[in-house]
Amino acid sequence: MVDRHRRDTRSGRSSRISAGGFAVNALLLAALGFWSPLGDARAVIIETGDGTGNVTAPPDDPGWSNLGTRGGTTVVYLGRRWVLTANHVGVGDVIFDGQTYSPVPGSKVRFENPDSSLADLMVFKIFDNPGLRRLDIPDFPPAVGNPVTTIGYGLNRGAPTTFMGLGGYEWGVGRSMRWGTNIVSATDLLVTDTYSFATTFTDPLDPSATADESAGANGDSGGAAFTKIGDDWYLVGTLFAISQYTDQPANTSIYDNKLYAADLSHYRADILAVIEQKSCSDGLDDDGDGFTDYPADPECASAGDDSESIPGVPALGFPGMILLVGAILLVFAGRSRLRAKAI
Ligand SMILES: [Ca+2]
Ligand SMILES: [Ca+2]
Ligand SMILES: [Ca+2]
Repeated sequence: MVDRHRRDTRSGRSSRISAGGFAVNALLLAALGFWSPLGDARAVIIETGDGTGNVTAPPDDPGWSNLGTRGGTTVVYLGRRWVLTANHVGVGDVIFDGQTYSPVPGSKVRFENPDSSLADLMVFKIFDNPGLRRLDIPDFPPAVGNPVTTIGYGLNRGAPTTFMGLGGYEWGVGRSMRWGTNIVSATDLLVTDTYSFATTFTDPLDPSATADESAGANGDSGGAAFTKIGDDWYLVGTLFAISQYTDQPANTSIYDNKLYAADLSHYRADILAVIEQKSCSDGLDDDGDGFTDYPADPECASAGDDSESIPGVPALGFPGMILLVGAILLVFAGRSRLRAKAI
């Protein structure tokens, strides 16, 4: 059935990867988040019920609270004050549980492939700690057939529609953070220079469809794909693109559309190298007091100190530093006197 339809090649491009000794052509129609002419964003579209559900944590929660918004797109809180998202989402204020967190200037790191091309994947640091748990990224890629839970923020599901005999949905109005389920349908893809895996929006009449079968839509960019390994949930993907049929109407999700997620196992080592840096040696002014790292920031006790500010004490600022330096000089002066006495 699917083979009757050509894939769109107008705005997408053919990408190829030879990993595993075979080549896959992945045709990308639109990167979520900058596809819409209005510049707005959409949510995970689910098959389930009237499509309005799944807006609170699923019963077996993979990390719902770690999902946040960035304008009309999605971000994930990784831990240690670092946020992960698609590069095209851009750096800016993010919101977790209604609280706004500002980015630390200069903290953005976009991840590279071995050939130095740049993936649609980045992290940036935020000033305050939202108190969410740290997410784990596995060091091996997902496999075809693995179940995943996807979470993203954007437009809600609209009216049912059809295209060339296939069912699906229009994208509606209003946005929600929503979760859905799916099965990994392809791995080892390279889509817009990003190592990726895909899920497929499967017709619910197909026995392989999952209970909350889902499709990606504009604005799910930066959202998360989780998978459970043993008893634990892992963050396996960052949503960033979809594929659609040639001439498929804009703002629709049709069965067999693909959703692409950056395969985080490919970027795991680089991600960890960034987020595990200590605050007093990461090259960033983590508390915005004008001083960066040890020894310039007087509240850094050493380069291995993980905070540029003293807990419970507001950032010193310049007047504070003058006072601190003064206090240190007094202590030294006192020691000098004691030492002189002993001699
Ligand atoms: Ca720093
Ligand atoms: Ca500082
Ligand atoms: Ca400081």
